Amino acid sequence: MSAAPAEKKVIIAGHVGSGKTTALQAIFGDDMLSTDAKYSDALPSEKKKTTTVAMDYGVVTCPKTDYRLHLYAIPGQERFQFMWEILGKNTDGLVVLVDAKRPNPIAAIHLYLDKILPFLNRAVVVVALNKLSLEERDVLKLPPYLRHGDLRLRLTTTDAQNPDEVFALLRLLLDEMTLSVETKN
Ligand SMILES: Nc1nc2c(ncn2[C@@H]2O[C@H](COP(=O)(O)OP(=O)(O)OP(=O)(O)O)[C@@H](O)[C@H]2O)c(=O)[nH]1
Ligand SMILES: [Mg+2]
Repeated sequence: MSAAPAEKKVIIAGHVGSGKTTALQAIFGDDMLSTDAKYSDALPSEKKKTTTVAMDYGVVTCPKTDYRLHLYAIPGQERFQFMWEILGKNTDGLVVLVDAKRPNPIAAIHLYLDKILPFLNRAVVVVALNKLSLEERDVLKLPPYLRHGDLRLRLTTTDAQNPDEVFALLRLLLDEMTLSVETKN
């Protein structure tokens, strides 16, 4: 009899419009819990008419791994910060999605990490730049890790619209979790 897969809780975070709900929709389709609502303020873009007000949630066995992942995408809007606090508890891994087309994305990552990390003190972190074309990703020379204060966080690119890419990102996060356990031992 094979062993039950290990369970991990993963939070998908990032600014409004960075692609958190898109990433979960890419792997779950309509088969997930979603709490998107129409904006009460001005739309951030004509294409994006809704925003997450509580969470997106789904459970999946990550392909090519033995892990069953509980994936929670949190709201980007700071007015829903109370949900970051509720959902951040006992999180194993954090994926921070970044819209690479926003002005000065690296500075924006650091500001965002300062806000979110206090709610996720144990989590292993991967930061992923989203919304780049394949050509842009080819020429981008990203270092593999980003220094944030005392932390060294895995840095990569992704396409949140592509399920294979989202799973590859989750496998990278699982690899980092394994490395962090080995480093502690
Ligand atoms: N071109 C491009 N567009 C993307 C990509 N990923 C997401 N988008 C678009 O960017 C927008 C992101 O919207 P959401 O996924 O709802 O953003 P979110 O991060 O969940 O935002 P909040 O819930 O408001 O915090 C959508 O219009 C997507 O179609 C990408 O890789 N490339
Ligand atoms: Mg969302």
